[in-house]
Amino acid sequence: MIDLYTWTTPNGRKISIMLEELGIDYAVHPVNIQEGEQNTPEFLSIGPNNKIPVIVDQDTGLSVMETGAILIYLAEKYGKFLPTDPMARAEVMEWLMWQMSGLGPMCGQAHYYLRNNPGKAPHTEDRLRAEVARLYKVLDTRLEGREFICADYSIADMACWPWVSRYEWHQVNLADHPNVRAWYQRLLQRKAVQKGYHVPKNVGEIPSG
Ligand SMILES: N[C@@H](CCC(=O)N[C@@H](CS)C(=O)NCC(=O)O)C(=O)O
Repeated sequence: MIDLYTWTTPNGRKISIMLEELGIDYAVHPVNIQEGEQNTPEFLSIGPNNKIPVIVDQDTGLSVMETGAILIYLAEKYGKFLPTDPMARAEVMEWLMWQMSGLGPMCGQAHYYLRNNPGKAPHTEDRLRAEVARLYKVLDTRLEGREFICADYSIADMACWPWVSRYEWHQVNLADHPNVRAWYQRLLQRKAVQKGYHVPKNVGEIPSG
């Protein structure tokens, strides 16, 4: 059994989508980051970086923070969504790391400036808008003629999709990125993606793309 400590954010949803895709039993523990619950001593004992999500594997007692590490841990434990062939695996890792170091942080910063603090730092807003547009172009080019980011559906897709679901927050029009839009809508059809999106609670309709 896996314990998932999470909230209704893109990083949290990466892991609830993965757990739903694995079809395993897991227990959800909401950590309301708007109320500062990520700063309690109880949470810090498993997530010392003050950020959700974190998992605890009851089978081993191991706690894991950082979504890239969590996705790899679960993929390896259950033998799914991360190929073992070195070349195919390198490709999934490449796009997972691209999400962890690029798409996630840049979109997160874009939300902070463009959506939550508009007009306070125009130069930063311009920089983030341009960088997010560049990253979407990279993803759009990658998805040309592909169903998924890599050969098969993988943890790279699960890492990117919840961030793209916030396209309105980072002021991206998916019509400008037709391959990303088609991929986004394709994954949106998956029951596990829909269920995982609504963990730890239903926040209403999922953006349709
Ligand atoms: N690199 C981390 C980022 C996690 C992260 O930024 N979590 C956000 C929610 S999406 C959070 O917990 N924020 C609370 C805070 O910053 O106080 C990961 O991939 O797990």
